[in-house]
Amino acid sequence: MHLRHEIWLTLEFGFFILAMNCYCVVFLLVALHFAHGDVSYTIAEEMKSGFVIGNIAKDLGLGIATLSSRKVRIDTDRDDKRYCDINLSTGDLTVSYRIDRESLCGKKANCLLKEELVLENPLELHRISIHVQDINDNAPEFSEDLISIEITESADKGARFLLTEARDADIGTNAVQRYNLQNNEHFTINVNTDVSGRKHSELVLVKELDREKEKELELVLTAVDGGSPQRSGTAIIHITVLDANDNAPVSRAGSGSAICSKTSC
Ligand SMILES: *[C@@H]1O[C@H](CO)[C@@H](O)[C@H](O)[C@H]1NC(C)=O
Ligand SMILES: [Ca+2]
Ligand SMILES: [Ca+2]
Ligand SMILES: [Ca+2]
Ligand SMILES: [Ca+2]
Repeated sequence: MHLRHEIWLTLEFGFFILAMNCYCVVFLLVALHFAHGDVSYTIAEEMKSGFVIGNIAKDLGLGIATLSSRKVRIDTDRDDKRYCDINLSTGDLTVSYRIDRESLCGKKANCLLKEELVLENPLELHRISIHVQDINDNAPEFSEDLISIEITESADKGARFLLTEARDADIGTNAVQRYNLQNNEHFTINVNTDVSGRKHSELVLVKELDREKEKELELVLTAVDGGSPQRSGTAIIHITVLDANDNAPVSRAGSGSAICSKTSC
């Protein structure tokens, strides 16, 4: 009856009615999916298995009995790991697999884990968004324990030497915040932050080197993050002082060696 009525109307308003019907079907499907709301939680990464994220039954207004009778389950976007589970006797959403922010999101500032709660009879879906916060569980690390640099003794005060940066898998203040250099008379450290927020450190010569006094130097470089507790990593800077011809030969009487000034030899 309804269909016939529509066909009749289509003679005059065909395209209009068809369009309206399409909108209605789409609207109903959308309403079915999201009618009961989505939930969002924020937790720190690396919580123990069994940790209660929140009471999802309460947050969605579902009775405990409903959970079992409607075969509630958590579905995940990723088919490999189930990061959370629902306790049928309490309605608690709990951690069931290690949530490691670094492996999930790398250097992304926002780390979102998307899950879905599914109920049957009738089918009902709720989106669960879990915002994973970073904790300071990684120390800064240099790619090499020993940084070798050759510097000529004729290098001027103020000369700069770029150092390899330390990496820290955490983000924000939990990543590398500064570098410290072992106290010494020849060098200080200078740290520049580029537009992307990465910190580059360089050695700055503050007192000239003299190979005749010191052929090599070893200094401890420490990278420190801003987490709590704070973590750090170290590398040794090994500096080889290269010779410059800065000493006039001393002529000994009768040796026969040529006497010349160092710049003209
Ligand atoms: C569900 O929670 C109750 C109460 O906290 C607990 O005794 C029970 O072991 C939990 N069940 C599962 C499967 O974790
Ligand atoms: Ca981690
Ligand atoms: Ca971390
Ligand atoms: Ca860190
Ligand atoms: Ca020399």
